[in-house]
Amino acid sequence: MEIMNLVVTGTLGAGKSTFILSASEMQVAAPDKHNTGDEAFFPQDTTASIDFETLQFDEEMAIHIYGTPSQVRFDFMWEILIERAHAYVLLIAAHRPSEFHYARRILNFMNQHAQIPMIIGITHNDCEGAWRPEDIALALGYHNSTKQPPIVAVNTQDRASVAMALITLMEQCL
Ligand SMILES: Nc1nc2c(ncn2[C@@H]2O[C@H](COP(=O)(O)OP(=O)(O)OP(=O)(O)O)[C@@H](O)[C@H]2O)c(=O)[nH]1
Ligand SMILES: [Mg+2]
Repeated sequence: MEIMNLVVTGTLGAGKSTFILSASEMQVAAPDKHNTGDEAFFPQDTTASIDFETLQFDEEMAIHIYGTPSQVRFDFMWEILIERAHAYVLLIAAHRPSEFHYARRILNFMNQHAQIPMIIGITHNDCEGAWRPEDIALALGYHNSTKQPPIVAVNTQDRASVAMALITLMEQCL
């Protein structure tokens, strides 16, 4: 069986858990289980407070989606997740510019640990005070649009929107 490991990371309250839940709801062949941990990643007695869902497409192909722990400090858990990841999504809440600095720190951390396909998903676009994606790109230090990863607006509460984001990520992997 081919397993693709995806990591969903991002700023506080950006919608990481909601994204992973929405993704799990769109699978074609339901494996009928909700996981909270993965023995392939963690010893069974470890209490790992991460989001985890499996998307089983058929007997040959599954996607495992992991959310990074909600803490500002980067620790071994982040390293384990990112070193095994095949691709990742960085979610940023558009209405919380005070968190953009943290998003930059995540980007730096990720770049140091893995050169893998990624996209940036801008959430909470419907909220008051939301920055436009192009302005967020500038705030993240992307001054040249040809050198930036795909930056897509995503409503994590909307399955179709999450599916579109995942397709964009898959395109980066090809
Ligand atoms: N309006 C709006 N609300 C959203 C959007 N995405 C997520 N939310 C809501 O934002 C809140 C936080 O979402 P979570 O999925 O818990 O975010 P998280 O990144 O897992 O949060 P932490 O784990 O605490 O960092 C929830 O109430 C979601 O329903 C969005 O695009 N627009
Ligand atoms: Mg969460």
